[in-house]
Amino acid sequence: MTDLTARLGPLTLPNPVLTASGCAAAGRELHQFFDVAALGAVVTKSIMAKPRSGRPTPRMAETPSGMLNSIGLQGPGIDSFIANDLAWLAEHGARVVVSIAGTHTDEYVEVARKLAGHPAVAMLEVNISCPNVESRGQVFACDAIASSRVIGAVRRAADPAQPIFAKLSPDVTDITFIARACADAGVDGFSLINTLLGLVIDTDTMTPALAGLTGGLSGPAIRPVAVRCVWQVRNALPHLPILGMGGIRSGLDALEFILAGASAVSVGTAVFGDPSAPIRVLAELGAALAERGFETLQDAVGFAHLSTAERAARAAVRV
Ligand code: RRO
Repeated sequence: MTDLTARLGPLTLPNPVLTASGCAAAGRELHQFFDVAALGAVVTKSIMAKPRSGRPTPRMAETPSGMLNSIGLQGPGIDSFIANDLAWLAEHGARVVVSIAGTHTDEYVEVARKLAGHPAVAMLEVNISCPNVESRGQVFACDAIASSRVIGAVRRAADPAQPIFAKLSPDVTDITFIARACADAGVDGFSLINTLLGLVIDTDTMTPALAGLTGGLSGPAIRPVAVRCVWQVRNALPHLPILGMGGIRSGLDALEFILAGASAVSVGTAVFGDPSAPIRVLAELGAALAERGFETLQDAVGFAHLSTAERAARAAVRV
């Protein structure tokens, strides 16, 4: 049996499989299928200061090996989230990663401040990369200075006991440039990746399938892009931990992210077809690591970056 303890910088989790933000609300629906406390953590849908109804429908479209969403940050607002969703998760013993969002830096700060001191909050995922906003200027993660401003302000305002991870967009020329700006602003790690901006045209109506026109592409179609981003950020900033995500459906998919440098993974779009996917992926990942001779998950993190000599030195590992 491999020791599956996951280390995300200052945060230790009993295992490395989490939900992905936006795909499981605050975990209640998934709890019908498995105990949410059995996951490394539940990552909640991005929450803003005030309630928000999101974009008009239709908001989802199928694509080859994936889907497009255009939810537009629908949510109950931070006060209701704390009173209802966070309270429910705490009652059920789940560790919680709260994804926070804002239309400007002050809103991120307000949300982060309200979450300070809540014992169920294991970490904040600072979503600076939502593609479904009115203006691309609001996608902070497409601009290094804007990213740095938000991350620096959240780091100063948030509870020092709550690590903050920046969720980055793959829709940039060089993701390591944005990652470095976040690192300089005091981020504790990265969530990689958010969805890619896409567009589907319905050939019957001959108009865009989504009311919001563009949407975020997720699912297995984006997995190689996500693994590439994890690889690049791990290479650039090996001291900062990565939570990897993008099209994970199986333990071997998760293993790919771990070998590329992720310390833990989020399972997202897969839950729409198979609500038990996160817990199945956890079991499959454990078996895959044990089969390959890894005594600990830690030994596998970034393994694909090692030289042949370094791999051979890990005698316990069958290579
Ligand atoms: O709510 C959304 O439409 C949304 C968000 Br916040 C995000 O970060 N990524 C995405 O694909 N959709």
